[in-house]
Amino acid sequence: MTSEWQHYAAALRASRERLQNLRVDDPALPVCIAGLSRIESMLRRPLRIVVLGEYNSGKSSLTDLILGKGLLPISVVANTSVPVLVSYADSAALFGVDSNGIQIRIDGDEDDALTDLDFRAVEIRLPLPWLKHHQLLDTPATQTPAAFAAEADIAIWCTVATRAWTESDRNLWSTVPSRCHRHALLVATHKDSFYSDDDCAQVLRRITSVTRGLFRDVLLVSAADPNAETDAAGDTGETLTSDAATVRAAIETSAQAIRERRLAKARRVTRRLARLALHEFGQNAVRPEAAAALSKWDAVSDQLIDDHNATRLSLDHALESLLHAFAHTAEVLRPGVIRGPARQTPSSTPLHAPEPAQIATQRASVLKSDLTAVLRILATSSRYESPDAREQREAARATLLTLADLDGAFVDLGRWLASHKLAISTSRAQANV
Ligand SMILES: Nc1nc2c(ncn2[C@@H]2O[C@H](COP(=O)(O)OP(=O)(O)O)[C@@H](O)[C@H]2O)c(=O)[nH]1
Ligand SMILES: [Mg+2]
Repeated sequence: MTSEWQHYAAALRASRERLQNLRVDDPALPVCIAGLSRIESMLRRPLRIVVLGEYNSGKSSLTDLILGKGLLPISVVANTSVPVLVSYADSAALFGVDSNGIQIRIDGDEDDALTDLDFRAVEIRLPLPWLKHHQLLDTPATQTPAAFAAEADIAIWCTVATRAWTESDRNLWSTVPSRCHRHALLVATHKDSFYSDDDCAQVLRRITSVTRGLFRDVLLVSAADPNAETDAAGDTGETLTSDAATVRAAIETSAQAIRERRLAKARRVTRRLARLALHEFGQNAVRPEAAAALSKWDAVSDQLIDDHNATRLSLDHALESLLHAFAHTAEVLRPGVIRGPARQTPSSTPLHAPEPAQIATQRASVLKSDLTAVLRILATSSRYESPDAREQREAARATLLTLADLDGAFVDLGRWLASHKLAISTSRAQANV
């Protein structure tokens, strides 16, 4: 199943590749392409899950449980005093990271044994599908968990259920900034120490109540149950117990919230990036006779914004004047673009006009930037370009326009203008601008 963020990331890639393949020599494009690529990798970056807790609280066992029992090379992770990062690769590999941050492969016959060298961290790569979108960091017991939590998308605190949430658990977790709490999980291990489901339920209730507000969810699991029947590993080598499925599901709930936030951010940044690119795009290709109209618009709109900022002009008035000036300029640059052909203005069409306040929530200067981008589009379709160059330029512009998501804004704008019966006559516009 492909989720929304994956669709969006794919769309961003397609737009970026389209822009890269166009033969348009404009400095605005490389900047936009680089930005799109950054946004895409932000979206695709695997979520980092950091497993924290005191010595022997079950961190390494839980890491192994989440991955699928037995996949973690226990000889490597048992009692390591360094963090172990588990991430995806097409084939399994093991690296030590030295004090200079250099990765040294340590799983070949010829390679140095782990203990021979002083490593700062260990990295394990495994070909597990789950790891394509997640990374796990198993940490050594530390007095400064906040340093690891800072790198976490989702922090998991491990505690032994039979003596869960000790004072030292509480003290250590209190050093972790509260912004990490929102997606964090508390996992109590050693569920197999309890005899009945009732005991388990009671313990879980107690831990949940004493840690209220500190974690998104609290789970009770057997991270390493010596008495459990060991299921035969499947072809993938992945054996998920029901406890593992529970932990993965809890991770997924946090992950979804994080993905949604990332997606909203990606959309916001993309829109801004594309709008900026539209501004810069075709700076050199403005038709000579349009340049005067554009600079007039710049002066008038700057003045309106200054007046508004100096509180000489209410936001409503500033926006209304801005829209008037925009409409006039647009009509000069391409007659009919705002008014439309006469037959397209039927008074019978029911217009769902947004309240002006809705537009007013956008700050005047943001609106000005967007409007300027559109005016520049109207001003740059040069008649002197070769048909091929024009086609390429139009394709680039169309891609940027889609990314900038201006369409919605202009549908609203059109309705707003119509609802205010702003009669704009071409002759008046030309007289004024
Ligand atoms: N019975 C049982 N033993 C566990 C459980 N979780 C961890 N252990 C054992 O507790 C010891 C410490 O676990 P480990 O994962 O190495 O803790 P860490 O120091 O936090 O990484 C090991 O001997 C594990 O086998 C559990 O849920 N049930
Ligand atoms: Mg450990």
